[in-house]
Amino acid sequence: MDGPPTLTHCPYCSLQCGITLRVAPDRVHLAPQEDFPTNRGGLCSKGWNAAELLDYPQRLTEPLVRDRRDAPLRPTTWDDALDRVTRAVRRSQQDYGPDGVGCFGGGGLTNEKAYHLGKFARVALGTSQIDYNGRFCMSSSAAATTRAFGIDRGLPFPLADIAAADVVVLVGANPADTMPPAMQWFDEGRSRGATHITIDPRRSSTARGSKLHLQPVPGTDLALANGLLHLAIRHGHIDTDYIAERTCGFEQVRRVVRSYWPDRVERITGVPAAQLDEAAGLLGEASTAMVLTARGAEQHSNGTDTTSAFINLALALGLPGRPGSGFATLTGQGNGQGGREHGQKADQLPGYRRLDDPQARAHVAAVWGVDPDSLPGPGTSAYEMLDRLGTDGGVHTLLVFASNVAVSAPHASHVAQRLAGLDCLVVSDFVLSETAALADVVLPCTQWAEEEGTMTNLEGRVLLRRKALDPPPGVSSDLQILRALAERLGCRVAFADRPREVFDELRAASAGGLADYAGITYDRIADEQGVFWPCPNEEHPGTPRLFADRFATPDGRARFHPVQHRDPAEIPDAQYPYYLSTGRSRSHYQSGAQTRRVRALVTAEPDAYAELHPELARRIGVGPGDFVRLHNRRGSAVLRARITDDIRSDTVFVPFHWGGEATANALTNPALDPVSRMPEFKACAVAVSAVDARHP
Ligand SMILES: Nc1nc2c(c(=O)[nH]1)N[C@H]1C(S)=C(S)[C@@H](COP(=O)(O)OP(=O)(O)OC[C@H]3O[C@@H](n4cnc5c(=O)[nH]c(N)nc54)[C@H](O)[C@@H]3O)O[C@H]1N2
Ligand SMILES: Nc1nc2c(c(=O)[nH]1)N[C@H]1C(S)=C(S)[C@@H](COP(=O)(O)OP(=O)(O)OC[C@H]3O[C@@H](n4cnc5c(=O)[nH]c(N)nc54)[C@H](O)[C@@H]3O)O[C@H]1N2
Ligand code: SF4
Ligand SMILES: [Mo]
Repeated sequence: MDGPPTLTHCPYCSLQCGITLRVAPDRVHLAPQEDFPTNRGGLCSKGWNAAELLDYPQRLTEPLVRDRRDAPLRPTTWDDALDRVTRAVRRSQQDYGPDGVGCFGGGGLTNEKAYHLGKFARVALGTSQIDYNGRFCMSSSAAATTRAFGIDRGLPFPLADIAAADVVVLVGANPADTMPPAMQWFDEGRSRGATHITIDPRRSSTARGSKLHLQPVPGTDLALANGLLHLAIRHGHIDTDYIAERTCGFEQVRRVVRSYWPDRVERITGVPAAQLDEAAGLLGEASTAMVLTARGAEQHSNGTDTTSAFINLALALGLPGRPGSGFATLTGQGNGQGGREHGQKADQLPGYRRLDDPQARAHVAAVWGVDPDSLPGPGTSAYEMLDRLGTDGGVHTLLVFASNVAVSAPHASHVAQRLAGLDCLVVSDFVLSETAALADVVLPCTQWAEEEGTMTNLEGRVLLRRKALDPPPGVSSDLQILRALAERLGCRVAFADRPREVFDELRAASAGGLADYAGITYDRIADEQGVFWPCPNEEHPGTPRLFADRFATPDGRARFHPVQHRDPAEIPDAQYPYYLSTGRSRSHYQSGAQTRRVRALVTAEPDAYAELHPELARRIGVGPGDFVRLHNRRGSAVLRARITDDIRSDTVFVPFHWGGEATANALTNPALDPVSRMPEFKACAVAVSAVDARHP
């Protein structure tokens, strides 16, 4: 007999579509919530099929260990598995000091888990070595918005506001594939007559629905933004009152963009000057406009500066803080927003506090009941931590929660080598991901529908993940795992494992911080369809819109930041003549650890592929569906050719959802942005050749 429906959210992306789950004896029935404000009854195919993994036959239900590096994984008891982790931690601490142990988290973790992972690292392990996959995701925008606005909230307004903008510019963002239900807000705008401009080296699904598509060379968006600002100034489209009253630093930016003439920008970006002019005109003359960026703008060694260039443009036009206008970044993972607020980032304490700020340390140490001086300082960023695993000064025992770095980190062969050099790799997951398959200890954890917790969506709206069914026997939640390990390690600080209790502690730890959750409760979230942070007390309504009167800087003004174009760290040459860019397809999610195990999604998109322009395909003698080999200085990958004139003829695009021979990250360049430490996933150089069909 059917049980009552549970209101919860899709486990995948940052849209966190509202769904209902009804548990029947034979299966779990999933349907969209018709009235949830982000998806209003919509779901993408990943969401529709999200319940399938709950009873996936190869679901992990017992801890796994291996007795030697070359021995296979075998099942064991929880006691044995946790004892092994404890012994490995102690040994690495003895041999290498506290920083010999590290944690790697994920933006899919609930706020409670992300908060506890940060506390576990600093208090139970005493290590500075903790970072997470969000470093690969939105860190460039986080850095740029923090330096401009004093705060990093992906959308500083509700998603629905997008419908009110007359012009929307999407920079390296493909929500038509990456957040399909969000398109209803874009469509609503378009049906009112709004104009959309997409900037993408591919004619993506989103570009296809836009009035104007600018198709730059990968990694040249900064020059494009400076060129648009140059034209806005030339044509008198800038908002001088707004600039005078609400910002500082414009003069330096004006000086820098003076040399970004349209023909120079055309030479750098490949975008015809006439198109640049058209885009600048549409944007400058609009009465309401939004500039939205995503990973295509950010995942570059100049991603922070590129985001700053688009913020400069938005500020000069007077957009941020005005109704129906603004600058925003589309966050990616389910809890990509909350996951970067509560302390799993190397330099951070809960509430978006800084680990190097004495007041922040004192506040959080008081909540945790420890001496502020006992807290370690800032650690190293995600790729830098992976790069040093098993080496002098690096981590020797690594605990991974909610990331499949063997597939999703750049320069995959190097990362695999480093993982193999660890004394002990511990992975908590519910499937045997490529990373879990390399581990010495695998801890089977609960899935989204089997647990409670909060998730903060792309709008900064804190949501409730509700429990719909019991986990299979033998499975623990990440919170239970952290508690058990802290106890075994003799940590005197308590680690609650009930999400509500952890959330109450998080509220206290975040109180007074930028991301203040003090006034948010599970009951309020349930009653109000989510609560927007900051929300400093229970009487406070929450903050759907930021920046109406002031920015979160000390003087309330936003900051311009002058930035100059520079090339990607690696550009095509005679040996590796094409750009490679990477990203997503509609049916798969991230490293594919989950979606490659869902039948309907595998049927929809069975194979890894590379998008090539017909000219390039002809040059190398490849037809549709043939296999191609991509190779460069770091590695190679074999993929099925998808021939399409939607892509620039100098660029190849590969989704990163597959492992093995088809790992896009075998090729990507781990050049890091100097500010955000984000790797350059979206531009490197490759050679492309046909694979002999008889000897693939
Ligand atoms: N189906 C699906 N949806 C997802 C995810 C998924 O894995 N699958 N992941 C979620 C997560 S974590 C994230 S971060 C978001 C990401 O969401 P998006 O940022 O929308 O996704 P991407 O495909 O990584 O990149 C967007 C676009 O950038 C373009 N691009 C590549 N290089 C450049 C460049 O140099 N300049 C410009 N302007 N554009 C460039 C690509 O062609 C691509 O169309 O999606 C979320 N939603
Ligand atoms: N080439 C290239 N590489 C990229 C990108 C790109 O555009 N191009 N994008 C980057 C971006 S934006 C991102 S966000 C990363 C994402 O890449 P990953 O960090 O690898 O993300 P997922 O594939 O979602 O891996 C999450 C893993 O954790 C497990 N999991 C899910 N929920 C939980 C939980 O609550 N607890 C635990 N313990 N495990 C859980 C899942 O089963 C899965 O194995 O990839 C980055 N890598
Ligand atoms: S758009 Fe994102 S949250 Fe919504 S159903 Fe798809 S994956 Fe889930
Ligand atoms: Mo992401």
